[in-house]
Amino acid sequence: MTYRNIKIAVDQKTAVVVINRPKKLNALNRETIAELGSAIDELSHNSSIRVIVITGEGDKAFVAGADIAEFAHFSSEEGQELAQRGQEELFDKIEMCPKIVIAAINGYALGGGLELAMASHIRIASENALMGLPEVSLGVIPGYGGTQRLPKLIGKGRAMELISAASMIDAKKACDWGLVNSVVPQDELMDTAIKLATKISKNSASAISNAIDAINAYDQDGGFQREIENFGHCFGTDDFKEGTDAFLNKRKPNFD
Ligand code: DAK
Repeated sequence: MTYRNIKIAVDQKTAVVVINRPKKLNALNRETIAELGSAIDELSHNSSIRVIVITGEGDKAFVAGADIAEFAHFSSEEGQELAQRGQEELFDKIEMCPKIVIAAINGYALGGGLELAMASHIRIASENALMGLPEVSLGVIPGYGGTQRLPKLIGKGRAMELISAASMIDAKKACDWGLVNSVVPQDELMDTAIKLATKISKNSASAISNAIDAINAYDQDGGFQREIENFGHCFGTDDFKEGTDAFLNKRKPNFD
């Protein structure tokens, strides 16, 4: 498929998806959201891809939010419908993706941009990154999962403060608060993300997809039951036979 607003490059078993609207600080318009959703579908079904890295073009922004010019004239109904559709078509899809999705945050991650990073499984930020959910300064609230995912990551009190004050925090504070997993110099960001992706790619893809599913259920009723079922499921896979055989025969497993 050809895309206008994103670029996809493949590095061994890692797909790097670059949001490519640098003149608008990679703001998410509807077309970009739809293209990202299609790309996640496409890469989820591509068995040669094990990990997806999402980043923004240029050195200034990951994504500076939803495209304000586009939603400025929405009615209540349009806003609600688009929030629903956007959450299903992209943000939930990323969270439920059977392959690990890493957000490489290379600058501003605001509003819908931070929501995109929070829907991803792992976040790595460059030292110059600035993050926040400034929607209330525009008279709206976060609409792509921000009010739900932010408190899970940083706690309710900090989320209340960050959202209501429309503040931005830097990468160090985001790391101290658990919003990002690690912080690296900007020129090391992509190498760090690819190195982690390569490490993840060496493990069992089927076990990882079962782990993602179970971890996503950690705060739901039935989370422990999900783990039990997924654990049992792993025993029926070729990867389990390969992993245990490799260990017992003192060799490295091959999960290709
Ligand atoms: N939308 C559209 N254009 C944007 C943008 C955005 N979010 N952010 C930046 N740009 C554009 C600027 O308008 C400018 O375009 P030109 O004027 O050159 O054509 C260009 O990118 C460069 O930006 P600046 O000139 O402003 O660059 P600075 O370095 O001076 O400032 C900044 C960088 C990130 C501080 C500033 O650009 C800024 O404050 N940006 C807006 C941040 C923001 O408020 N983001 C939106 C958060 S609200 C919805 C669901 C969810 C949402 C909405 C609706 N529905 C389901 C309907 C979510 C909303 C949000 O994300």
